[in-house]
Amino acid sequence: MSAAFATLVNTTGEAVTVVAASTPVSSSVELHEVVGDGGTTTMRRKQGGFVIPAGGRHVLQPGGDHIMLIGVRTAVEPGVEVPFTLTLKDGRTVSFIAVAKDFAGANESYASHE
Ligand SMILES: [Cu+2]
Repeated sequence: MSAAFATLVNTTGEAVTVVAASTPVSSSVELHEVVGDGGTTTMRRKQGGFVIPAGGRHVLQPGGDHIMLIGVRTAVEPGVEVPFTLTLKDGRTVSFIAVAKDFAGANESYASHE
């Protein structure tokens, strides 16, 4: 399992919603959020997707919203460029390239999924 982080920037005058993501390196990709407080956090599917306000941005980062890769098919070595495609609510797609990094992880648990 792995996760992807990015800053989503919306340069349009209307809110944009990301409803799905995909990458060739993983059989299953989900949009996740991290919930909870104190010492216990858990992650779950983000209902409604990631909303990027008009002219604004939405940050995907450890401990917050992220793109979850479940069922990574091959070892992804640091430095490898991994293509992602985001599907928007209106059906359009947006692609970007992420560079793989070693990541020890924050405090959230990546172990359990519904
Ligand atoms: Cu997750």
